[in-house]
Amino acid sequence: MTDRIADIWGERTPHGSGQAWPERVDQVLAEGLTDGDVDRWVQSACVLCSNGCGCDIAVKDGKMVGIRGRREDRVNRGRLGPKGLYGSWQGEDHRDRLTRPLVRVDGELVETDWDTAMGRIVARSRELLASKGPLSHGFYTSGQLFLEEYYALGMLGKAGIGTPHMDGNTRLCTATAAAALKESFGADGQPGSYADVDECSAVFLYGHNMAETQTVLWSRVLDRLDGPNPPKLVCVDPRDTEVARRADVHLAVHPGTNLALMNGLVRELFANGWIDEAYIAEHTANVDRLRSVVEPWTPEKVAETCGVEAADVRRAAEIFGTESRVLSTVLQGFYQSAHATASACQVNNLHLLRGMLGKPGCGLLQMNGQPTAQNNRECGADGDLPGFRNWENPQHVRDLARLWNVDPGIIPDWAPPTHALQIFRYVEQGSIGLLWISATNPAVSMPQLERIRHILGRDSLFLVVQDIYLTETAQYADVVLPCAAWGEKTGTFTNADRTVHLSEKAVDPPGEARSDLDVFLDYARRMGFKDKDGQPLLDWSGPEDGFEAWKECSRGRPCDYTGLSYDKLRGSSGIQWPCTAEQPAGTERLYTDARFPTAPEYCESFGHDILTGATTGETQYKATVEPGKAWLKALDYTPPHEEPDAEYPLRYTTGRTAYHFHTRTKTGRSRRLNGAAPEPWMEMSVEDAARAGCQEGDIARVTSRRGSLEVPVRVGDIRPGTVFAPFHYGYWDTPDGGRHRAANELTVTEWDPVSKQPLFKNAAVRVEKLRSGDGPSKAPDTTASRRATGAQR
Ligand SMILES: Nc1nc2c(c(=O)[nH]1)N[C@H]1C(S)=C(S)[C@@H](COP(=O)(O)OP(=O)(O)OC[C@H]3O[C@@H](n4cnc5c(=O)[nH]c(N)nc54)[C@H](O)[C@@H]3O)O[C@H]1N2
Ligand SMILES: Nc1nc2c(c(=O)[nH]1)N[C@H]1C(S)=C(S)[C@@H](COP(=O)(O)OP(=O)(O)OC[C@H]3O[C@@H](n4cnc5c(=O)[nH]c(N)nc54)[C@H](O)[C@@H]3O)O[C@H]1N2
Ligand code: SF4
Ligand SMILES: [Mo]
Repeated sequence: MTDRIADIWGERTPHGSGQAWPERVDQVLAEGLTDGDVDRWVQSACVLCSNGCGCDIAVKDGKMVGIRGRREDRVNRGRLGPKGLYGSWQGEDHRDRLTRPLVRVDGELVETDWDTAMGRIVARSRELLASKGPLSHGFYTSGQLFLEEYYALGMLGKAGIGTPHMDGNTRLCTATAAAALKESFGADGQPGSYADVDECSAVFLYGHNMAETQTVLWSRVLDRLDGPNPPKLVCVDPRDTEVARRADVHLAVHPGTNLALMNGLVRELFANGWIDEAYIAEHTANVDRLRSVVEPWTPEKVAETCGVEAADVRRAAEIFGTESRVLSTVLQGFYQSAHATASACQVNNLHLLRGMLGKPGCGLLQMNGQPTAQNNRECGADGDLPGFRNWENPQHVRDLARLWNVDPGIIPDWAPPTHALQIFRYVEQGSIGLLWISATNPAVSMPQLERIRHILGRDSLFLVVQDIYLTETAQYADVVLPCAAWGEKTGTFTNADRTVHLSEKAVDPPGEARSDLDVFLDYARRMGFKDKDGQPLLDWSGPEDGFEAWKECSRGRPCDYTGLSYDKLRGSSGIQWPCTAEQPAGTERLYTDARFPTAPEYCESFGHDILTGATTGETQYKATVEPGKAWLKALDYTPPHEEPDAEYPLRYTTGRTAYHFHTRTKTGRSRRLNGAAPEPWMEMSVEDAARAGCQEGDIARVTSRRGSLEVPVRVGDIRPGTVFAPFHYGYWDTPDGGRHRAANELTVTEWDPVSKQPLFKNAAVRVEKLRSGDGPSKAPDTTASRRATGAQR
């Protein structure tokens, strides 16, 4: 019997360097059922993180009754983690699904039919287009829909309405991954492969708590660590995560100081000659500038700025500099922290300086978080142009217009695509009158929630929310559209190592719920969006048509899907793009030939000044680029804007626990997952807790310049001076509305200048004890949040 609550990573199946990762199949079925009771198994992949584990859904009497990992899948070889096993398929716990559209009548949301709901949206849309034009429309979507759905949304926004105001919550998630890849290599796309875990001699995790956020990938790392010739492990994280506990070197930096550390690591490579001069000369540009920017960052200076030991900086650099095959993974501790793009680019630089790209074990994963974030970036519902096209390149815009058979003039390329926080700002100012939110819950996940609530509640806003539950955000809607969830619709998606999976419909959606694709196609039809010949802009009859259309859009671009089809994906073990007629089995690693997509006519971006975020522009780019070479981007470190002071003496950072996914709409409804982490908490070190007079389980108030929350204290192994809160808990189960308790009450409205990703991981706070608790907090003891050794109670 699989139990991934107590035993998150499961039994070890150790493997040595270069050996294939052994299989281990994880499965759960609804209580009382056995394999013989299952009518059929339907192929899919898990949508509860970017790992994208292949799975089969068990179906009995038209209901999902369980799940099992796919033994043959290249990603997980049969394994599933806690969320995949208990949070994905909808059991008895998910009874409150939205089943009918809702519209607001006299202030209340009341049930209605689809015609009425869509009719209201279309009427408002038409009225706004006639009176104010396309800039009156904003779309805020997700990293959790399917590829076909993003492509439909991207097309209707860009070629139907013609608004630049479209983004995804991918902006909060992996905008920096995309930005760093574009800045260094010219286009998005992860160079590495998960197989690099099996081949590497060292692993570096930068701000990535993989043990809790890609639990199955961490099992793969654990199997190497416990096998023959294990890789060295380096962890950059202010908390004592499971990753940190297994690390050879743990750099517990102060939140917000990543760039200082990275500049120091790069400097050590230069200083010790741990660089590949030939590779640098042939395949990179800008090395002299990089060398001079990092020059002041001696290990001693890094130690002082980051609050770590100089000797540890040296040891980490030596591992990177001398091991033969290093795998790096980067995630939110970098992307949502200060100098996000610049810090992530320094990881790219480490790999470039050693020529460690495109070779087995030398993986670079600017990780994704959400299961389908990659597809949104590819399909352009997120502020990119579809197919990794460059919005500053008129030829790319004309290509799209030709593909869609529309006038290029309608595609909004006259301004940078509007990023998510700017879209909300336009709503606040009143210039956006219709905001359409799909598959994201900004009333919990955006920074500075007091402000977000105010924006969502504006009278002048017509708000459409498309979800599977009546979320905190949906409570503000004028129209709520009930959607089909995973397992109730068919589509494809792509994980963090470019592996494409097909997820087939296993059961019917509840009530009148429809797939997001059907909703977007219906809106396009009702709006009468047409191409140049008067034919419908989107005439797809279903997801497979969408996939075929997308293949054409991707042709010749870095994310080329033309060698894939639904039939080929059926029964497959997952296939990595680019997949073409020449590369029919897909592509394990990018840049094996060290040729980068930086040529001006091909690149996805002309790049930015990474200090200010100003775009480089076509003219300057053409004048300086050396086509085919990667850029070594460099930026000096300056302290983050909101640093601790006398009034707010602690650094506040936020993140995740293994048992919940985001705002908990799925995991909070799973009895087992919710039982493992039922309530919010806040982690403090033994020293800081003592200073605040707090013991384990006491109720404290955490206050920033933007708000406060009252939560139980977990005295844990976090670096002194820093407090951490999980961001999962909204106010869904406290309908009195009076006691907001989300981590984002405290976070700041500020973003990285290049990627525009918000800084969820840097703020200054103070903590006061309110009252004694009646026992320990309910924070998990199986993860980074476990009680400190030696903590009271
Ligand atoms: N269980 C679970 N898994 C998930 C998700 C989930 O909600 N729950 N969500 C998925 C998604 S969308 C994403 S984006 C990923 C995110 O996956 P991760 O990035 O691994 O998760 P986080 O907990 O947000 O942040 C990682 C670590 O950053 C550290 N950190 C905070 N501030 C700093 C800093 O300034 N510098 C450094 N170096 N580290 C810092 C935190 O202590 C934390 O341990 O997880 C995915 N997987
Ligand atoms: N403080 C702080 N804030 C953060 C972060 C952090 O680390 N700290 N991390 C940020 C990151 S990385 C992310 S990714 C965001 C996540 O933030 P959100 O996107 O707001 O989180 P979710 O709870 O995943 O919201 C997804 C919504 O889509 C719905 N849904 C699920 N499947 C479907 C579907 O098929 N169709 C439709 N229509 N709806 C569906 C769910 O019910 C849910 O309401 O949060 C960000 N906010
Ligand atoms: S690691 Fe991610 S994709 Fe795999 S089972 Fe867990 S949540 Fe799902
Ligand atoms: Mo994310």
